Amino acid sequence: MHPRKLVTLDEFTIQETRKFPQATGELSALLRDIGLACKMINKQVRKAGLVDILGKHGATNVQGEEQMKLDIYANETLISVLQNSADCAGIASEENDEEVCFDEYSSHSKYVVLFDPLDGSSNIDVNAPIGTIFAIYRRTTSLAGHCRKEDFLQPGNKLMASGYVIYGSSTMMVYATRLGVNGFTLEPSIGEFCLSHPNMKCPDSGTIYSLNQGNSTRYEDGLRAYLEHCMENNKEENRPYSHRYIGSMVADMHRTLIKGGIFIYPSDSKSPNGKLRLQYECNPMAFLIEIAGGLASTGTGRILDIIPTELHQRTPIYIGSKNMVTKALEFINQKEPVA
Ligand code: AHM
Ligand code: MG
Repeated sequence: MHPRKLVTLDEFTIQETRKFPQATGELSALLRDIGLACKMINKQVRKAGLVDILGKHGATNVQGEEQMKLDIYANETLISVLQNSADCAGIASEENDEEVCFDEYSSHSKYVVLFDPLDGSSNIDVNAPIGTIFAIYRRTTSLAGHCRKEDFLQPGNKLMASGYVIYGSSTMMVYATRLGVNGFTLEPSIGEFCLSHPNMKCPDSGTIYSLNQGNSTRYEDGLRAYLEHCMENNKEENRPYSHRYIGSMVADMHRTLIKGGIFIYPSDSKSPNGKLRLQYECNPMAFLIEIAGGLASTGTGRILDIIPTELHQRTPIYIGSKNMVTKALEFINQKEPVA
């Protein structure tokens, strides 16, 4: 075979499937479908600044097409691509109140997909990175019928795959299976995601902490003490750490995965369960970061072990480099000051 450097997402997922003789290739196909939907979303995201020229939400453009808000477009695109896929029995989205179980020929397939179609969408106006987050579970209900709510209420430790697409200075898909975490950069000239970050690992330690520090008067004492620790001078331990917070979980997590660090969206006196959604944001990121060697906790337990009771439930999250998350948990779970 003629040697070449580029390995596309499709080629990579097929190679991975070949490692398991019993694999049917359905998960690979599903990842490729998600990649396709995200390429369509990417195309619209790249035009975001032109919305005043091309028409606003609800307006009709010169081709007679109705313009949609990007998050609505992203949601509808993912749903329609997955509905036309032979490998997805149904979806749940942060944008929909209830799960959607497909009626058509894919209704008997064994996977369901949960997603946040466009996370961090408040960043669109300022041209900062945004992303799509996804989670893939194998159904627990009989394949003879349609999928049901319980297929979507599985703990993160049952995930088959999860990942995100970041629409940043370049567009990348990063996904995890139990085999590892791999990153693919969209090569615009051929319109394909190509393997650019094989076997990604989250460094055990880092020098960046990331949370909305503007809310700190509402945080518990232990977390405030941890923030003091991050800001303290300690040359041997590379402190003070740098504070970075984009306010787009995908972007903050992408940096955390590559450079190490800790990302926190905690509970506070106003929001006892934090802000971020377990099924669409926290579980997929927790699965990916754990496969990459990091940790993800609610503050009191592993994110991936939470048994969900409702589709849109929220959870506090401490996630990232394992040494930093462990240290943060020592602070928040101890009444006495930590050395
Ligand atoms: P969204 O799903 O409505 O976009 O909200 C989720 C976003 C995350 O991307 C980000 O980490 C967080 O909200 C930022 O929230 P805050 O502005 O409260 O710091
Ligand atoms: Mg979101």
